[in-house]
Amino acid sequence: MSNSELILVDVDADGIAVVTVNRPKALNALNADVLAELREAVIELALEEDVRALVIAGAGDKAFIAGADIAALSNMTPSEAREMSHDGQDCFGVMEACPKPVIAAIQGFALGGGLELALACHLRVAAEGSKMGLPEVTLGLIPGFGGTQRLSRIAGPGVAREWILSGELFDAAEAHRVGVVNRVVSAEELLPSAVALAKTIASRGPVAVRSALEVIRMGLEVGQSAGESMEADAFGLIFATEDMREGTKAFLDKRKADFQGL
Ligand code: CO8
Repeated sequence: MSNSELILVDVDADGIAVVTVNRPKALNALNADVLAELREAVIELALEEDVRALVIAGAGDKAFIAGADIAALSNMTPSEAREMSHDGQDCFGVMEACPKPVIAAIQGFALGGGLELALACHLRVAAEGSKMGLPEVTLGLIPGFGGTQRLSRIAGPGVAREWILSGELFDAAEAHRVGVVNRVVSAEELLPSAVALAKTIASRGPVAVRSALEVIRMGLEVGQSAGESMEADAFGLIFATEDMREGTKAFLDKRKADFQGL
């Protein structure tokens, strides 16, 4: 497993990979190198057989990620900005399409591109007191890493318009209230909680988890009937797995299922 300076990867004995964006002096701001290395790391971890889930964190206690690198943005031409927007969208698309659960562990600031990255994760756990928002309009910009699309889908267009148009920052409690984050915990409990959630999901049938992730993601791109049709196909396919036989048999035998991911 490659381990760069900008992206640190630590896989524990249970196969939970903690992926840390490591630019604490710039509050982990995203530049082209960070995006490229993050994309690479997620692809490698998705292929790594022993890895069951990913937790994405920011280095230091001040910020998860304070956004795209404003210094880099300030001098871009329109075509460079468009290209970087595509690079970020591509990186976050890889995260969202990861067949293993990806959980953001948010502490401190998760702003602009940093929140957009968290929105591309499957689940978000935030520390009390963390601050989130899409302040791009305060810089004369709009979100460019998928935030205009994902925030609407996750929290609804009303919340997306409020957050994107006002550029205001919101605390973890408000983010939880409107559905932007799934769980809020104390700062000390942040990483343990995110890892525990990853372990809970990792203990479930791996093929079923992968299938559910895919059907939910694809379903968001099509209408209800097409989504339900995909669901029925995936549901039928699951009956070809050993895990499905094991899971149902274990229930009937009143024992814990021993899933093999097959
Ligand atoms: N980019 C680059 N450097 C940053 C960023 C950033 N987004 N955020 C913080 N830093 C740097 C600061 O410049 C500072 O560096 P130095 O010590 O060298 O001066 C260091 O990190 C510490 O930051 P502060 O001194 O500002 O710390 P404060 O505690 O005073 O403030 C804040 C913390 C409130 C988080 C403040 O740093 C801030 O407002 N940061 C910018 C937040 C922001 O506007 N983010 C959105 C950026 S735009 C974006 O994300 C667009 C995404 C889509 C891009 C599409 C592709 C083109």
